[in-house]
Amino acid sequence: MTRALASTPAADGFRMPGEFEPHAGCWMLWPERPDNWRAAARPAQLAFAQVARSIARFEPVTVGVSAVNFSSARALLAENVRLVALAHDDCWMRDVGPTCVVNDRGSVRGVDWHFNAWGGLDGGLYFPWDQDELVARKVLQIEGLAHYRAPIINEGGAIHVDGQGTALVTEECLLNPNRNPRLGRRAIERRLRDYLGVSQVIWLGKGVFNDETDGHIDNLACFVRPGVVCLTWCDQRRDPQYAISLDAWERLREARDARGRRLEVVRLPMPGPLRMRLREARGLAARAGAKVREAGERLAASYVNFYIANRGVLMPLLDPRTDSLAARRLKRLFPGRRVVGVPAREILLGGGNIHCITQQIPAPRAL
Ligand code: KQY
Repeated sequence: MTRALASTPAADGFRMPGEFEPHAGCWMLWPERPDNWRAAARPAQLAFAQVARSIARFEPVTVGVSAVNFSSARALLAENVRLVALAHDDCWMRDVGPTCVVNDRGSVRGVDWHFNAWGGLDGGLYFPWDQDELVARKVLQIEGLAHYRAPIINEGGAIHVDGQGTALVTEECLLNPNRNPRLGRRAIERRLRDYLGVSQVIWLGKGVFNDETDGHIDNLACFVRPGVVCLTWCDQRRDPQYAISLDAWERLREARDARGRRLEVVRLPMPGPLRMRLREARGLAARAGAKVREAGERLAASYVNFYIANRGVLMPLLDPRTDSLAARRLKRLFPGRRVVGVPAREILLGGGNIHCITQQIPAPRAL
């Protein structure tokens, strides 16, 4: 492995670009573990393959797979999707992959966060996670990008940025004692400033109800472009999501971004509520050291968990009662991009969605 750079992205003039800025490509991992993916992960693999194929219409896609599953993954993935052997514990590339930063001179570098499977031995989702911990550095090495090792436990799904100095995060996740018990709010903000190149951090409260990541921002709200945020919304006052979304709405309406602008906040309807079905739970092979999933559990379903590709947006299809309304809103929000829906219940059953299983590599700015 190459040695991490000794400075920080901010000190070197780098910043994390918004997801809506141009990409060089997208990375994913292959779902394999039978304790998280029902029916030996086959239905999830079909869904991941469809996500990969759809993104590949807009930008190059690489998927990392365990050596033992290389041939079966190759058979399911489209030919224009690059497949590389890459050991991993589960397949959440957003969280275990690198967060890339760019400068104005056309360079791209990667940030490698410390990862503890969303909480380590205090509510984390599986043990061990040593292979996941190596994924970001391996991706950066394959891409030929230098890396920083950030002194903080963090996940890519726990941060969104506008590329102009503003980060969006939740207290539920970043202040959770199971991530960085020795770091308070200000110390965490300092790390985000240093490693994302931001100057303003907007804190929302809780993430989507029952989100096992401890409330990742990428399931609740994201930047559509600088100054515009979309937020998962629930109209049912008796639903636990109602108060969470209302609180986020109020904080966003009060906030100013790094350039002093007020934010426009657009609501995306919440699907469901959706729950795990008996036959879905029965298809899992429970194993010690991994989260047990049960029939009837509320799923943290959200249309905000979409991926912005070059000229495209990949949105999860989750509920026929709300899919078309969400798609119409996204089309209005992204006029220059094609909105493509992918059936995503099988991804949701594993605890995340399309944004969580993807990680963009930004395109270097033209010199
Ligand atoms: O929200 C994400 N970025 C990842 C979801 C991970 C769920 C683990 N089962």
